[in-house]
Amino acid sequence: MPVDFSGTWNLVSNDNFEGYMVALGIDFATRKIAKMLKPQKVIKQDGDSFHIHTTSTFRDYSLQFKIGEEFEEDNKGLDNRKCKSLVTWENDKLVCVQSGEKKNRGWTHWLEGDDLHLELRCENQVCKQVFKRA
Ligand code: VLP
Repeated sequence: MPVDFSGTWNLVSNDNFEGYMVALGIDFATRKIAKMLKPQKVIKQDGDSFHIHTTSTFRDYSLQFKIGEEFEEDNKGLDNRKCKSLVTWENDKLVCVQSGEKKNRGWTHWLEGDDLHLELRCENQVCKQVFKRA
């Protein structure tokens, strides 16, 4: 049985989001707002098809993909840089590589107990987020 990330998840911790945003070139005013947010993720998983909605009082971001199928990602409302993204399984972890202008860009999702974990990477910065079921 594959892991099922489906559900509604609320952010409970957000380590080094600031460093990650600086690496992405997010301006000071936007970072000030963004770091106060407690985003919610709604994940719909159907086999190897995913829909991840990240919502907040400031901005929302929606992502749809299939495992192993590279797609163009626009990062609209985030840093707005286009990249080629590819999500694969590494054991029970969902690993995304975002190839483009920024080196070492990507993220990893996994479940630990009943928590959802997310590591966001850009250049030499790593942000670690933990979510609990709503
Ligand atoms: C931009 C960087 C904050 C900060 C300004 C806007 C959307 C994995 C993946 C699926 C993400 C979330 C990336 C957050 C980058 C913020 C607006 C915050 C709410 O999630 O779940 O896309 O990459």
